[in-house]
Amino acid sequence: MNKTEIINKHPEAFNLICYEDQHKNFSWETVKKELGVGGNKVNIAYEAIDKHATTWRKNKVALYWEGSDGTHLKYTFQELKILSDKCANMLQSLGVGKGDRVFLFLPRLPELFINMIAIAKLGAISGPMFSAFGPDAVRDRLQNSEAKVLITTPELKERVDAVLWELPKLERIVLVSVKEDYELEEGNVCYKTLMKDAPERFEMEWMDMEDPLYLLYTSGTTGKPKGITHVHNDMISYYITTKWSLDLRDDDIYWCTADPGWVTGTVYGMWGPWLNGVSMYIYDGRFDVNKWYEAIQSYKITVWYTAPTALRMLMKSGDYLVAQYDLESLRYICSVGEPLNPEVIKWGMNVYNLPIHDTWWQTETGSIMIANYPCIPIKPGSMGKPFPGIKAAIIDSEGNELPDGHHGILALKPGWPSMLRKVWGDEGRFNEYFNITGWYTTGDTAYKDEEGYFWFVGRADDVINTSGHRVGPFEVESALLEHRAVAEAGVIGKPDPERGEIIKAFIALKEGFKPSSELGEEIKKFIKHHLAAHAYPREIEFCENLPKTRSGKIMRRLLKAKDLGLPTGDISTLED
Ligand code: 6R9
Repeated sequence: MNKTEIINKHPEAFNLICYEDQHKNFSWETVKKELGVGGNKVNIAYEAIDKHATTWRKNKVALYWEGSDGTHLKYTFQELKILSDKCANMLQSLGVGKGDRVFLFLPRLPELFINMIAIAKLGAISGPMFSAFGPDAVRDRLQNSEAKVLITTPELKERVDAVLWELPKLERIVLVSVKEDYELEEGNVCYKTLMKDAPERFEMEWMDMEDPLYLLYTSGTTGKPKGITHVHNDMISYYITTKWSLDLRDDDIYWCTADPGWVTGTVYGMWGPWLNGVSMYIYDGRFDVNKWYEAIQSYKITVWYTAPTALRMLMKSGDYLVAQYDLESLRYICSVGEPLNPEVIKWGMNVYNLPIHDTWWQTETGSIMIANYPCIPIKPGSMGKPFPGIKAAIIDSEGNELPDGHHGILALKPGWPSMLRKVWGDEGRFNEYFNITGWYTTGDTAYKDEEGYFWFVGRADDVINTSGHRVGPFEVESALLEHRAVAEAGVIGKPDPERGEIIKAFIALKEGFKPSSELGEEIKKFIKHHLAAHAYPREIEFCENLPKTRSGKIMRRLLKAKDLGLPTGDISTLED
């Protein structure tokens, strides 16, 4: 049989044998047609949910949900359609309309997903946030976006009560709780009560492709987190990258372990699989080796998208554990967020009998840009090859493409459907991505080999990647300065075998404070509570003062070089 005959007989094999074909005949227009969004007006919620409720997928399970207390729930596409219609009516009755920002500070409850769909149906803009955030992180996001409504739980609300007075634009708080009979403060409403009375029929808002869909805040080297803005048009990229890079098919049970507070959880833990009509599983609990394997075993997970830190933790827990579970259902494993170590791939081959497919992308790119496809041989340690329609290159600071093997800036040719549309309220920071004429610059450095595979080298800036979380040193430094004992702080990422990097803080204390391990612990706790549980410095070093440039900038590069025992390089700007 030749290629065409095989594909005619086994359409699912297309993805396995056809990297070249995928590229040769690729156009975003064709993808648009395949998805069926020919006309002008669209809504991602229709394509991902309502559309399936009109087909044979109506009674197919869209979401299998498991809570940390052992509760199991499931929702069909039809049920999600009805619930999100009701929810949209409910939010509309609270005054939410097209373009309004509605932020979500929730665990991975089914209500998180239902609300996100409903917000899209209203033409409003959602802002999912990690439930590990502290009050400062929540305040910064709601302030910058001028959010009108916050959806949270009574428990999480308590954590942010202290900053609510700083949010004059916030009109309503919707509380999601199993209980109904708790006391509500002024401006707060109960999700459960309102949903009971909400009408079932909702006429969704038809949107322009370029209308905003969600905001995700992400870190840069300086300043507060940036509100990366994505639009409905993103769905073109979500649909096809999920299908081809994650190799999702109709009979899959798919598990993306990421939280929607991280772009991976929004794009591939919700929209991408549902645009493809695929059943997905969500576990709303903390990482736990046994629990994770149990989930794969009992839900017969076939495709699994996770992160290197989790894989390294599974690897550390010992192979004998893997042997206690039946993981035969697994067919395809992918990873994202940090460099995937070759030894993890080797280990995966051993224990799961499957390769782990690395994928590279960013909050800003909106979807997978470089991947180890089903149809290309994996080179352990490489991120893979660019997705069809994506032109990736290694360039110098003038925008010239560098020859194979040369380290340089990883850049992309702008214009793919899911590229960020703006940085909310900050045109200047949006333009920084396009400083080199003709390119979108990623902030990563990399090289390309002669076979077209891309290899990650590092970040070109000071952004820290700890367990796959992007943390800006400036955010942590700012939070540290709010502690009563801290005079100055410099924060770096320190290499760590398990977490990729850990956050290390160098701290100069105010007059009257003395370094001690108790004070160190107090400061760690302070950051955990104020900023986020994943963004606290695991290591603190007290020092007399910090190296600064003459213009007063803390020289993190120097702190890092000293910490790692590396040469300090050019220190001409160091203040003496
Ligand atoms: C999806 C996501 C983006 C940054 C990116 C890079 C790092 C992501 C990677 C990777 C090495 C991979 N990163 N995938 N590094 N290999 N496969 O992670 O988005 O949180 O915005 O982070 O993460 O440094 O620039 P985001």
